[in-house]
Amino acid sequence: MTPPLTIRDLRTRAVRVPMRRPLGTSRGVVREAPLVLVDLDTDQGVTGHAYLWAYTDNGARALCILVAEVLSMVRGDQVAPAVLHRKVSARFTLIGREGLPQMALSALDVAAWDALARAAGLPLVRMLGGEVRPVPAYNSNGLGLVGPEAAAAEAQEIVGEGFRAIKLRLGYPTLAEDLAAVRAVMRAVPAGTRVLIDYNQALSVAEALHRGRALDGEGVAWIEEPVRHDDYLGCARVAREVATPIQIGENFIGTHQMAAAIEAEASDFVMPDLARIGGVTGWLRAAGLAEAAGLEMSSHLFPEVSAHLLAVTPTAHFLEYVDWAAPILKEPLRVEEGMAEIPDRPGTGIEWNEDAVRRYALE
Ligand code: SMN
Ligand code: MG
Repeated sequence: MTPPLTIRDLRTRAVRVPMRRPLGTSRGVVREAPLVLVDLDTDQGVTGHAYLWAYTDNGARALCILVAEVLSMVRGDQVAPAVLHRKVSARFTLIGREGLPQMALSALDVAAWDALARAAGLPLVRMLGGEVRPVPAYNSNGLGLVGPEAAAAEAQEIVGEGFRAIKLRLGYPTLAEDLAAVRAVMRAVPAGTRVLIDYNQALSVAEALHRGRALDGEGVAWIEEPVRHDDYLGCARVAREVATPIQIGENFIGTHQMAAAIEAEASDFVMPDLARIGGVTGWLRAAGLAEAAGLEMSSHLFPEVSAHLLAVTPTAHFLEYVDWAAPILKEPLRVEEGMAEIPDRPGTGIEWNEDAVRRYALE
């Protein structure tokens, strides 16, 4: 039997990576991706990798400090994700787990699972009881609030790259502008292309009801975060009264928030974020909640790890594909004909491109 792995170090590096297509949301535009790369070194010589999407440069710096804090809690411990999860959660309780502490915990968890899978010589999906297989993905790069003509042209380009599902950001000042953007994109893409829309919490409940009903005739596949993400009753009202499925979940911090949202019938679909739900360990628990409630579950960001996880998620729906980490990866995730290909290598398949990491280092 192989002896347990033990934690020697948890190293972080912050980078700022240029984005091929900027993220343009109703809450602001992001043109470069600030990421924190995390390496978990073990005394046995195996290293596990994870990365975090830090939203801002100082978010990245703050996450590096919090990951160092996590290391002080777990140095010398076994690489046992469920045990580490409980320990770090407990230790973060007094400062409050919501926000960056939960992301630091998730990075530890993902890197720990990666190390275990590498040590076992198995792709993460097989370590979790699944098989290496393609996973349906939608494009989430670009398609910001750029106006109907530019959005239609970009949608055409993206579909030309092989996607059959795309996400368009909405939340223009008026419903008429939202409708114009949706209609222009729908006209520009082949029939059968699924178009998802994301408001990033831009609307009041009354406005979401108004715009949601108007969008019901347009054939969009889901309406994401129409209102404040933690207004579960407001979300539920919109979900009840709008026929198009309502999608939320990227802001669930841990499975307890997700359970509360499900209890409130806040949405028709769920899409946890790996770093906010609690890493691989959090995701597996979330998948159980979604299955029990009969809710389709998609992912948010981190497609390289989420592809493995969706392949073992009973109600798996769509992988959100973003290429934002691709420039610093040795072998970026491949998507062919709208299907993401889980790499058949030990662990998650994440390896850093060290030249690129140096080039994009955040000072
Ligand atoms: C989103 C929000 C924040 C960062 C990246 C992406 C967006 C999405 O809401 O769902 O892709
Ligand atoms: Mg979103």
